[in-house]
Amino acid sequence: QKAPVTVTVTGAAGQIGYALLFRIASGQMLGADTPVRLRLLEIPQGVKAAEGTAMELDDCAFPLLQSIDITDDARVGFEGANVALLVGARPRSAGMERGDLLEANGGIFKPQGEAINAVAADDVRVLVVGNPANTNALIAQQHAPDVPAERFTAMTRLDHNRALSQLAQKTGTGVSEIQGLTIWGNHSATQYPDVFHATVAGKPVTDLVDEAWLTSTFIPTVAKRGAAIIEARGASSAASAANAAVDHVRDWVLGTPEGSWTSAAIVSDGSYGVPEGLISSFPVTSAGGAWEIVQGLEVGDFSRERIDASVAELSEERDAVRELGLI
Ligand code: NAX
Repeated sequence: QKAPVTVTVTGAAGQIGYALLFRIASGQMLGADTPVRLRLLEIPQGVKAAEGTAMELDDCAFPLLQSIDITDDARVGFEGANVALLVGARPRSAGMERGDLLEANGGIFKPQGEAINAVAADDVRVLVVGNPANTNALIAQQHAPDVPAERFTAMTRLDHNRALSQLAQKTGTGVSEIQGLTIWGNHSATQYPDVFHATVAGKPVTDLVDEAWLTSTFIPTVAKRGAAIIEARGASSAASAANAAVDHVRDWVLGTPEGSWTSAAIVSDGSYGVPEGLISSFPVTSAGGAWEIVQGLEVGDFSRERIDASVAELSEERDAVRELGLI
């Protein structure tokens, strides 16, 4: 067995937390040879429900689960964290403007970034799930100056998986036949699912689908899938979001399979014209515990326009949180 890994989950009492913790504790995220120590961070009102979830985790008798600590204090919650999953966030309530939303979340992600900076393990890897995920990740990252910036990421893996599934259904294949799909930009309605480098069973996707399907069906279906789930289920995506978080961290820590890439929002190094420092989704591979942006992909006009629009939204969000003094 390997050394135990400390995993902090915020928003542990929420619906994603409930779908996520059992997967982590069972070994599906870090591997069947890696013991896990869970630290659950909630707000005071969420602590009792988190204790209930911890009772159920106990009752699973997971051989890999070494301990569970529950707290409403970020300095305790992130103590020694090797992996931090920032799921808890402030949702948009009726009548809330975007500025109010960014400000409310700044109140969460600034102190959490500071706490990660102060008490997390040196190798801490952070995945922000709570929305607006990219900008929340940016806020946390900016308040953790001692942590390498590339350790802060935001989740677009659910969008990636949604795109895989839509494309598999359209082409009558399995998701494992599809390679080379990318989500670019923000985890929001402006995200751009790009199939121009994708293949299905080795055939270019562009030979199999037409542009009308891309613009009128595929792109909007992927971008609006969250709303469609709420409409159908009466609640937002939870198990699929938890699954995507497991996929993201597993690939980050254990590496992406040879010859394939996935999507993750990581700190831009200026690649593909995305301003340096923004946390934007890219085509990425992972090796040795570090993400790398897939380089050299040709970006045509169709893609350029859409990547630029989503990246512009990220720049606006960054400017807005700057004006609010959050970064
Ligand atoms: P829930 O409302 O069920 O749970 C959120 C939990 O976070 C609650 O238990 C709450 O008490 C806790 N919380 C709030 N502030 C906290 C803080 N400062 N510290 C610790 N815990 C805190 O939401 P859920 O459905 O679990 O969704 C969580 C977040 O994921 C939301 O922001 C949601 O928008 C976002 N999502 C992101 C996705 C992505 O692909 N990036 C997809 C799924 C999901 O919509």
